[in-house]
Amino acid sequence: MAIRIFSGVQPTGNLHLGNYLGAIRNFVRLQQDGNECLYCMVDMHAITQWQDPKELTEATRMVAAGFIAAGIDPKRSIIFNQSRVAAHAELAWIFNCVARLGWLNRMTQFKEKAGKQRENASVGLYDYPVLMAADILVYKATHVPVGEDQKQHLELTRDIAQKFNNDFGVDFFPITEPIIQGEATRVMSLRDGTKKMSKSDPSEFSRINLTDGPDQIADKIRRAKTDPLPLPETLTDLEARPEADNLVGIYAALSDQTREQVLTEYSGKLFSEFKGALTDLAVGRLGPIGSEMQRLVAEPAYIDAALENGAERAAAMAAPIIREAKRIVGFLGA
Ligand code: AQP
Repeated sequence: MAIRIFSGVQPTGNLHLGNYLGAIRNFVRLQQDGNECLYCMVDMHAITQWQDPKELTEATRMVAAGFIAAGIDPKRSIIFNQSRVAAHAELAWIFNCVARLGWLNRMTQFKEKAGKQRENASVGLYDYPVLMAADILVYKATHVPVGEDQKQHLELTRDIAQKFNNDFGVDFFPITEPIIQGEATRVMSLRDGTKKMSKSDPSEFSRINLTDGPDQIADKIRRAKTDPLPLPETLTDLEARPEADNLVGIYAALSDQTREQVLTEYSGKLFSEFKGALTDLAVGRLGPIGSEMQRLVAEPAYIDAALENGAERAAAMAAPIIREAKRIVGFLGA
């Protein structure tokens, strides 16, 4: 079976190291392996929480710049913003009528994001995973590279595909496989090793942004929370220390090693020394991406043209699939 890759990133703020190591870096690898890839700025997902319209437009260009700067070639892969391809919303409505309330009630991301304000959360935030299933299945994507936090949503995508196929007695939508790969599938906050590194964390020191310069990266790593002990020898000892585990995981991912290999080199050393090495590595790896992003956002016409072209190609790919889905449902005129 041919492999088709789809994944998305919300244009809700600055891309950070978690987005890069958990998702974008794998996007590039999958493209380099010769797969057919669609990578999307999911602006319709972004507005499930309030976004200033001007900032949303700018963040969409910034995420596109991040994709291209990281190595995604807009000619080889399709990059576009979600709202340009109406088939996502059309299929989401059909899936709203397939997905069950009980399934959505179990989604932990909604619980975390809505928090105590549940009654005040948008209906869109609750429905987020259904739109995500439509994003993927409107292209019949077979594989979805994501960070670990999206695992539950992908299980829901599989459930929706399966129920659609069963309800209508067809073998139409594929059962999509997640690709959760690497040593940093869940990068944690630099201030709290039990919290995910996230765009919405109020502390800038919790995350490394892809556009941070060398001084900012060095400052954030220097201030990253650690404990006074030297680096341990074994993975079991490391896992008991979340902040240490996080920094070793980041080092491993950035240097294409395993955590064990990093411990072989650094066990017994103090964090002051390890943080210096991590800073050099992070600056070396992220610096060129950040400066290329800055160069690209200064050229919005190039980004806008790439996204327009991507949206046209994506819409052409989605058109026969949404038409057939509507026909299966029984919509007249499909
Ligand atoms: N900390 C992380 N570690 C590994 N992967 C991560 N991803 C996000 N955070 C981490 C992965 O990045 C992709 C795009 O994420 P997104 O922007 O669509 O979703 P998000 O989870 O909402 O991102 P943030 O940064 O956490 O934003 P807020 O603060 O708004 O919640 C996904 O593949 C995701 O797994």
